[in-house]
Amino acid sequence: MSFLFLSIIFALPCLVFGHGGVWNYSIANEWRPGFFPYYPAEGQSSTQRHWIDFSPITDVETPTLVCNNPGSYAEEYATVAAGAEIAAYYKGWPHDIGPVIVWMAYCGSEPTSCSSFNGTGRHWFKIAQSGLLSGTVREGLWAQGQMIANNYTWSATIPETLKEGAYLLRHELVALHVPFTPEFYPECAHLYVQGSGNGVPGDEFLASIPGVWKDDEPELHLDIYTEPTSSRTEWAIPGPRVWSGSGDTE
Ligand SMILES: *[C@@H]1O[C@H](CO)[C@@H](O)[C@H](O)[C@H]1NC(C)=O
Ligand SMILES: *[C@@H]1O[C@H](CO)[C@@H](O)[C@H](O)[C@H]1NC(C)=O
Ligand SMILES: *[C@@H]1O[C@H](CO)[C@@H](O)[C@H](O)[C@H]1NC(C)=O
Ligand SMILES: [Cu+2]
Repeated sequence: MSFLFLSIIFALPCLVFGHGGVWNYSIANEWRPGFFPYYPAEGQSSTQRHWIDFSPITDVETPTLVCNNPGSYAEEYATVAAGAEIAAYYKGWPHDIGPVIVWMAYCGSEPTSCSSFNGTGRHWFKIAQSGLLSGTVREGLWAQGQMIANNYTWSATIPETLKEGAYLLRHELVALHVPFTPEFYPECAHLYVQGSGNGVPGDEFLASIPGVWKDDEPELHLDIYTEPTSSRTEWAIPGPRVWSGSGDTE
């Protein structure tokens, strides 16, 4: 069998199950509905920015990379203490090869500042990321496989020293199962973070979205089915380092 044929076989579940995204958030142990894609926005009220369907984004320069398509503002905010845990539920997520990355962006000091902030630009810092956890690129355990094994749930912690204010929370899955065609799956939520910290990520932690992913990034544009890539045991997550909140204050 040719590698192309194999690649097509492995790419198939993508078409059959129609991909996915974040359905719900557990914010400080309380479940909150996401936006329900495929349904009209009328009658919905969510903490999540609106997205139209489960399709991946493959254009690294499109504005929809920020908070999906159309990414229009959420009606609600989740008020949460800095240091709290947030879990995202990816009901039925079908892909197990690729990283999970959790980003935030400061909208402003008002509790509803995200309602006038579209997120495009150099505002984004990572609060968590996880890539290849063990084994090889082709056969090993990736963060997305781990997320599936953990009942389709991924947890991350808001840095405890993060300055109070309104923030976008952006979960991103990058699926790597289609050769040389990384698929990006971003969804955003509106948060109002409360706390007494004054932590602000330094410039070296910030990335532009769109802009952070490049079409010539070798860790994203790879073919997991062929050597030497398939038996590699290291895979580096592109973009800035994670901001943990400690020691990086303004
Ligand atoms: C999860 O989100 C979906 C989609 O918006 C919604 O229908 C469902 O009620 C939510 N479940 C919980 C527990 O929030
Ligand atoms: C945000 O606004 C800027 C300026 O109007 C625009 O260029 C950009 O495409 C917008 N981004 C989104 C995600 O709508
Ligand atoms: C998986 O998580 C979802 C969302 O919280 C929940 O509704 C479901 O009961 C969980 N399933 C199991 C087997 O724990
Ligand atoms: Cu898919």
